This record gives sequence, structure tokens and C-alpha cells, in this order.
Amino acid sequence: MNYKLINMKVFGDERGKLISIEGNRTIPFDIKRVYWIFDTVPNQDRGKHAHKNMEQIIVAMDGSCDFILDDGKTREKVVLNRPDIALYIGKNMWREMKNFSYGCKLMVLASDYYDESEYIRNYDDFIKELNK
Ligand code: T46
Repeated sequence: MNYKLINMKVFGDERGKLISIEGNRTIPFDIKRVYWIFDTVPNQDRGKHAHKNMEQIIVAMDGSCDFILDDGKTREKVVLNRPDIALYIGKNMWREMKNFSYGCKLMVLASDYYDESEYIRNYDDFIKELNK
């Protein structure tokens, strides 16, 4: 499975906590794009696609959601609910995002610019792409 959970180093003191992410250092790619997802509602799923080439880091800054990760052979569930744990998803991984809490805030760092042609949004096409 081409994903991993990264425990982020937390700089904390009496003022609160701080976490820093540096491309190619704390995460395994250069950051070309940042986006965030917010105002989520339960029972409204997201994702249901894979990326041919893109790598991403996802952090639940507030609230929680489940990521279903699928490499065409195995499906695993990861619960994101802490701002100090980053989910790295590599290339060719099907992802579904479910069970959002109200107003969950996800920050996403991506290894490339947005390119709709790089998405695989049909599961059968994803399996075909893996077997090419
Ligand atoms: C992913 C998960 C975690 C853009 O125009 N630019 C962008 O950078 C992005 C990410 C999206 N969009 C447009 C494309 C759609 O019209 O925003 C709309 C919603 O995107 P989408 O339905 O793909 O959103 P999610 O939450 O299903 O998936 C997103 C990312 O697209 C995807 O790469 O891995 O978050």
C-alpha cells in the first residue's frame, strides 16, 4: 500500500503548539499546491478517485474523517482526527473520504498543480491502469 502516517514533530510550550512541514524534508516531495476542504457534513462522501502521478499529504486540522485507501488488491481505513498526524498518499492509490464530522477542516499539500486529466475517477479504469 502506497501510503503512510507521519507523526509530526510538535513544538509546544505554555503558548500552545506549532508544527512545521518542509518539502523534501519532513515530507517526501516538493510542495507545488496547497488546498483545504472545510464546511463538510456527515453522509456526504468525497474523493472516489486516484491520481496517476500526484503525491499528497493530508492533515485533519480540525474534526475528523475516514480515508478508505485501496491499491487495487487491499482496502484499508485510516481515521484522520489529529493535527499532528499527516497522511501521505502516493501515486496510484484509490481514495474515498467518508464519515466527515460537521465542519471538518482538511489541509492538503500536493506534489503538482491541479490537472483534471491526471485524475482517474472510475474504479474500473483505475484497475485497468494498474494492469497496464
Ligand atoms: C484528493 C482529495 C483528498 C480545482 O479546481 N483545483 C484543485 O486544486 C482541486 C483539488 C479541485 N478543484 C476543483 C475540481 C472540482 O470541480 O474543485 C472541485 C472539487 O474537487 P473534487 O471533487 O476532486 O474534491 P475531492 O474532495 O473529492 O478531492 C480532493 C482532491 O481533488 C483530490 O486530489 O486527493 O481531495
